[in-house]
Amino acid sequence: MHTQVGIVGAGPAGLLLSQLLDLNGIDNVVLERQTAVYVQGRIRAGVLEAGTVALAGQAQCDARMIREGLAHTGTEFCFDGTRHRIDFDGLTGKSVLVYGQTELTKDLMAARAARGATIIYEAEDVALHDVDRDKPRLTWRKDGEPHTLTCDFIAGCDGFHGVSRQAIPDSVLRVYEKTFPFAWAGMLADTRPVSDELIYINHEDGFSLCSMRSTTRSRYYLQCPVDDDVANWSDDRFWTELSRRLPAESRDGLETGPSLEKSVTPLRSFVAEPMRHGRLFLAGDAAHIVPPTGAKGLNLAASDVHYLSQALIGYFRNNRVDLIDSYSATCLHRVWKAQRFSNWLTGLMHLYPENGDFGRPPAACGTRLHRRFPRGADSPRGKLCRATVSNRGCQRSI
Ligand code: RFL
Repeated sequence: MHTQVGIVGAGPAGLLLSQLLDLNGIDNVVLERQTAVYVQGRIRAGVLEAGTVALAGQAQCDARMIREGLAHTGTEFCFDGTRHRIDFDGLTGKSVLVYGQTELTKDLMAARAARGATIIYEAEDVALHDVDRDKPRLTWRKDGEPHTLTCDFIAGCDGFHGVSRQAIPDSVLRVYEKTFPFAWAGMLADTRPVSDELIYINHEDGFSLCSMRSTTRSRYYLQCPVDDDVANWSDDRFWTELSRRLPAESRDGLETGPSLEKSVTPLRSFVAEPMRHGRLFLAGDAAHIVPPTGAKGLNLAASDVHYLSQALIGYFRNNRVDLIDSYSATCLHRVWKAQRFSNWLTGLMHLYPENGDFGRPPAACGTRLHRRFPRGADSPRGKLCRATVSNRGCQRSI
């Protein structure tokens, strides 16, 4: 069996690439380790940037997101209990669309099915061969039977834990990684969101995020210890802790209810370079992970797919190799910008446990120290207390 592009992974990156290539007359086959139901059920991202929505339009699967997605023209950041709105639309002329990754995945699956796509679910032991030769191969087992597919190119869209990245030799691959000393406890619930827009909250006991998937479905996150267990988060504990971290005026509006899903996700930054080796391309989480604070992960995956689809269309239609050659550098330029932004926002909003009271938000820091060491008390911390109270930005400069 032969195909022009063999795609490993049927997450958003793999499905979107498959659809864009097919619409441009490029034959492709997708191999996915899980079942379609499992892939659809994963609760992950929910904020689509304008470029991602435009790409969904090119892929002819944006009708439902335009109808049902919530356009957000700004977002709120809360420090010391005070909310500050960032007006995306006013500042950049752009807005974002709140639309769950699960819904996007369903739309992509429906679009692929409508065009008679070949997507092989429950493909076991997928392996990549000869990626630096003219005819790379994919092998896998399905229902115990071995299969082989030769390809002109392979797209590794199989996420952080996939196999594609491993096909790049250690002598070529450079990996940059950072793990954060905290995780996010997440909860999805069919309750009215506490606010019309997302609220990012910097609180003395840790970050929290009020997000949503629709006007009736909320998605909330709480910063928690890196080794926390989801079993520690009963619904009651989650709602109580969330309510404590909310700005005072929002607490009364918090609608609670049974959770649909809960998870604990460690935060990580990761980049693998290069994103192309021979006839293998990496796209999406297979090549990079960002902490979710900046809502960039899915949008970066879509951006990779845009550049990769353009490179492959250029090659098959016009024998162009320039876009293939520049794919890795073009993607990485954007990836590193998103990494820096996501790291900066994560640092701004979270409490770093190893920083102790030095790292607490200014007001909280002042209040806490003041409580323990009244202002002017004869102790080094008393002096710190004075400094903290008189200079609300001082925890960075002390
Ligand atoms: P995916 O979605 O991980 O899909 C990869 C697919 O490859 C399959 N696969 C294999 N198939 C065949 N053979 C193998 N050996 C395979 N190994 C893996 C997997 O089963 C899967 O179907 O990667 P993709 O397509 O690159 O998409 C990236 C996005 O999913 C990801 O960036 C975001 O979800 C990240 N992310 C978030 N991003 C945001 O922009 N905003 C968010 O709020 C947000 N929340 C999240 C997230 C990621 C999370 N993860 C990874 C745990 C919340 C969570 C919990």
